[in-house]
Amino acid sequence: PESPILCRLPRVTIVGAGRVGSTLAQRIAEKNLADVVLLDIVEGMPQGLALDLMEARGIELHNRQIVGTNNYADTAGSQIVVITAGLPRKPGMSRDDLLKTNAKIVVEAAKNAIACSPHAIFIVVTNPLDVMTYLAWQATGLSRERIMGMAGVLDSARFETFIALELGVLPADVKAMVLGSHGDLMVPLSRYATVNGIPITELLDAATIERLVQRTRNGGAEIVELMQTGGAFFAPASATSVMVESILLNQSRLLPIATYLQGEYGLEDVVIGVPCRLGCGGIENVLELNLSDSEREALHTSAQSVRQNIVRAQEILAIK
Ligand code: TXD
Repeated sequence: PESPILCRLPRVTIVGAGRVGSTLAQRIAEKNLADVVLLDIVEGMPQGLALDLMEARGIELHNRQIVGTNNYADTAGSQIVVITAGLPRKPGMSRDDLLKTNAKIVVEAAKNAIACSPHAIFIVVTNPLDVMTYLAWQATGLSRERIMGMAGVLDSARFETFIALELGVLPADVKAMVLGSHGDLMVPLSRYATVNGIPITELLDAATIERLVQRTRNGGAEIVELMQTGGAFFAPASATSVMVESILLNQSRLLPIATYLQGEYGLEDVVIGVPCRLGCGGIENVLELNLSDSEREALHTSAQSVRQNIVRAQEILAIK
């Protein structure tokens, strides 16, 4: 008899078919990773985007299905659900200013999506990232292995970009990790950044490294200020697709991921970015790096601000 497994292609649902969501759909389909369901509250918009992406398939030489919908029933049986629904920043806004609107949107999206795909792994993208991931974790009741936030891969890519530009080397040769919350208090680990294994501290002076760290911290705002009409989406979509790929292909990549901590780094009951191994079951383990006193303090300060915003968000959600 025909094996049912052969007919079951992986399916990724993206809730929020805005700029990050639609660009991510394109990346996933064109990398041939999975079929994609794009869901949005705006009627017709995800359907139009899906049709547009489908019409590019012959040119891009892939055969993945892209479906647009306003109905969660169409997302059933997804292996991965990515939540990008919510408002992006406007110039002058911090990510935390988005808390009020986005908390309700993310909790609702997470509940609706888990009801249709009870076995899915969730990746939250909506800002303020660490708080939204915590709320989605709570709303779904999922184990921490199966629900996480994307920010560190993007922040690290930004740091790597600025190092590569400064040194005039290929960005792919630069490896760096940015930990902590996705905000002004993020923790770029300069000590661990290398160019093909050579520490950047051997290649750049302290003042230059500090300048690149500051530009990384301000990376999102720099783009919002330039664009005026929203935030970055190409690199965020690329960064999210790396996580989707590591799960679907069981790559066990070691990536900075916003995860629920249970005592690691001396932190508990908070979501924050730390190095994690990511495979087909979700987060395989959290790596505890040796941090210097100042790095550890920066991570704790960052966690403290996330905690305060979690409390604020819970108050907002209780009001209804
Ligand atoms: O590193 C990171 N984590 C981030 C996060 C990098 C870039 C963007 N980051 C955040 O992602 C950003 O601050 C926003 O909170 C989200 C989405 O950013 P995007 O730039 O894609 O915003 P858009 O283009 O406005 O898209 C949001 C879509 C839009 O189409 C809305 O109609 C939809 O979300 N939306 C909803 N969809 C489903 N259900 C509900 N309730 C809903 N509400 C809005």
